[in-house]
Amino acid sequence: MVLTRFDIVTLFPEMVTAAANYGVTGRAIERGIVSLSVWNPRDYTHDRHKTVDDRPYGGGPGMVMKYQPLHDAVMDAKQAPVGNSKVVCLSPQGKPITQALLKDASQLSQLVLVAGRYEGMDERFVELDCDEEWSLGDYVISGGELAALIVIDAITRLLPGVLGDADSAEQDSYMAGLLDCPHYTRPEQINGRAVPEVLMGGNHADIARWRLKQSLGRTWQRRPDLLKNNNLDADQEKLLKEFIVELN
Ligand code: 9WO
Repeated sequence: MVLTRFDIVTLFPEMVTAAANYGVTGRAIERGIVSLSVWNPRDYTHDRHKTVDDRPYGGGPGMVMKYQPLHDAVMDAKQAPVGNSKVVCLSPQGKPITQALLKDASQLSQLVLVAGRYEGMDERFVELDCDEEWSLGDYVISGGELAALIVIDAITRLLPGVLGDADSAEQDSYMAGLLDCPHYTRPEQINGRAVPEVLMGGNHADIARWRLKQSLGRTWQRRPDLLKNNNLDADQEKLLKEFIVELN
């Protein structure tokens, strides 16, 4: 099975649909490779004021998202199940999102993403209604919508037929745990900075080796943590040594 259906539970549905309709995700939706449905907890309230939040037990600033509207929205999103589905809420308390986690998720048939606002959601919703909690990283943003959009974008790119073959192959090789190499386009000179000589010639083997060397070197300089769990082969070791020597 491969992911075909995203559902987002959010108080700002138009924020999510507007952003998702651009670029790679927009095209995938248009072509029917994936569908995106939004569910607003406010539509599941029963009081005159459409109350989705309430004061926190124990006091303190801000408001907490109530259980019932979130629960009812998720129930609706999960209706007519299409194979294996997962409910994931986005929060800084979650498991860090990695390419490997997203690749696993791309094998589901439905992913229900819950975006929080205010000070967060009633913890019993997280415990009872969510299968997992995912985090972008150790920083605070104002709500889960942008995180949900990142998850949708990153997973959609992994689905068959979304990117061209060339793009997918390139993505595979680079996501093998290295940073990308530098890119250049015209003009040839900017403020005395020339495009690297090797890129100006037509030797594709040399160009591929130069790019791999730059990827290795930049990963070593900027993200040495990535090289710790990436066993370089003899050729890659040699390229990285050359890169380091050439730094002087
Ligand atoms: C606030 C805070 C203050 C001190 C210490 C830890 C703290 N965590 C938070 C917090 O999680 N605030 C949330 C912000 C409340 C609900 C709305 N917010 C939010 C952030 N929704 N989703 C995210 C998020 C952040 C990173 N990755 C995924 C989702």
